[in-house]
Amino acid sequence: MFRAILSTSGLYGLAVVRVCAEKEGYLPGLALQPIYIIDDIPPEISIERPVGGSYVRGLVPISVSASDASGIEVVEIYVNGTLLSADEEAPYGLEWDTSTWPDGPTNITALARDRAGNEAEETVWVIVDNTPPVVRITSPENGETISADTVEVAWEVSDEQGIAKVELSVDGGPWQDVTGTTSYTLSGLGEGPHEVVLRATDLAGNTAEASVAFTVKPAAGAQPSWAMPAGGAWFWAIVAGAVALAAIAASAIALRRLKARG
Ligand SMILES: [Ca+2]
Ligand SMILES: [Ca+2]
Repeated sequence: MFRAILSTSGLYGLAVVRVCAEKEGYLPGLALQPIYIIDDIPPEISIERPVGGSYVRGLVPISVSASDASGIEVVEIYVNGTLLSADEEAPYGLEWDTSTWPDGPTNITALARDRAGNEAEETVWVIVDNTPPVVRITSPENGETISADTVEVAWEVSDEQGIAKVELSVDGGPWQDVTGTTSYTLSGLGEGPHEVVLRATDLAGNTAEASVAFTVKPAAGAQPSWAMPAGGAWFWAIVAGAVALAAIAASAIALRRLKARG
């Protein structure tokens, strides 16, 4: 009968030592035979991705690292308490489709169990957001005609989980960062139609756009009548001049005929 009390936690190997009695023709010897392993140390576990506190949307890889001296039996991954995967071999993880989960704070728990039944777990919180921001341009009105050389564009942008960026583009030009403001004054717009597009991006990367089209037309009397900046106007001025010259020539011919008859 053999008894031993192990007072220190750790990984132990237990072996039976069989002593062969000295007999005639036999040498004394030892035979080692491991029987079982005592393991009361839980596994090491860490959620590598996603990072706690991050904003996630769409498909999100969850990856877990786990190790144990006596071996990992299983790694289970839960989202808000619902089991999503159970891997017996590395890599431990899955592609998590967040679009089927409600927006908002969500916990991911990974649990590892070693071959002796010891368990360890880790939890991270992330914010699920699959809903784009709400973007509305409040001024100018779509289709409006504006008789000023400066135009103020104003907007409202909101998102349940938070806005990361707001950008504005004029007539297809580059995006300008207007984050943190609710209006922008455009100046130097030429006469004619224009379009402004506003784009908002939330903290998870969802985007939404709103646009407004308007026309800049200087007020009557703002420019002298002879000033014709539009290229087409010069054509009609030349036509009008030619018509006037033709009329004068026709009058001269008619006058000469009258004189000839007289
Ligand atoms: Ca262990
Ligand atoms: Ca959102």
